[in-house]
Amino acid sequence: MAVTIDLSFLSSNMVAYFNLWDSFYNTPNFGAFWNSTDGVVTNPDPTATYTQYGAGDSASLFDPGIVLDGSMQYIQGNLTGTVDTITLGYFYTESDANGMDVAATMEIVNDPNYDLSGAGDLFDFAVFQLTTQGTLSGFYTYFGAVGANIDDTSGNNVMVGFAGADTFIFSGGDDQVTAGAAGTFGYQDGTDILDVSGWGVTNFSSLTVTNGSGGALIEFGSDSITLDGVNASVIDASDFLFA
Ligand SMILES: [Ca+2]
Ligand SMILES: [Ca+2]
Repeated sequence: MAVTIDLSFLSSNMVAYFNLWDSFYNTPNFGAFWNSTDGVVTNPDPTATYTQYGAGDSASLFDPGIVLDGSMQYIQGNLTGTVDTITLGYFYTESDANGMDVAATMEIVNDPNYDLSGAGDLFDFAVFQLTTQGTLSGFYTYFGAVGANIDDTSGNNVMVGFAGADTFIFSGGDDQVTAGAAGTFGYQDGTDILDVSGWGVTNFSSLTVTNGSGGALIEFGSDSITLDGVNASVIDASDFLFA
C-alpha cells in the first residue's frame, strides 16, 4: 500500500506548493482534536476517540491548514488509531458544532496499513515537525517510508517523489518530475514507476524517449514527461504502467 496524493490546480506545482505552504504556515501551532460529543479539544483526553485533528489559523483567509480525518487517540505525543485522509488547504476553520474544515488544495488518502500505535513513529514525527517547526518535511519522510501514488492534473505539473517507491500518474499536459525541498526526490530509476495509462498508450514503442534540456523527455502525442537529471538511456518498458 501507499499514500495517494491528489493534486489540484492550486497544488499543480508541488515544489512551489510545498514551499509556499511551509512559508505561510504559522508556528508553533499545536492544533486541536474534535469529535461530535466533545467539540474542539485542545487538551485531548487519552481515553477519548476523536474523528478529526486540525491545525491552521482561522484568522487569515489564505493561511494554510491541515485536517486529518479518522478515528484517533492522543496519548503523550503518541497519535494512535487510524487516519483515513490528510487534507491540506487554506481558509482553515474549526467549530464545536462542525469540527475542522479547510478549502482543500491537496487531498491525501492515507496508507491504511501503516501502524500508528507505536510511540514516536514516523507519523507522530510528521505531526511533531509540523506543529513545532511549521514544515511538512516529516510527512515527506513518512511518504518515503510507505511509498506514494502521485496523481497529476490534466494541465502541466511539477511533481516530486519521496525516498521510497512512488508511482507518478499522468493524465495529460507537459509534466515534470524533479526534486524539491530536502526529503523530496525526482524520478528514481528502478524504484519509481510512470503510469501513462491515462494517456491511452499501450506499449513502449509508442513513446518517444529522448534527452531533453533537463533530462529524459518522454512524449506521446501532445503530452510529455520530463524526468530531471535522468538519462534517456535508462528508460525502458519496465519504467511504465500502460493502458
Ligand atoms: Ca521515490
Ligand atoms: Ca499533468
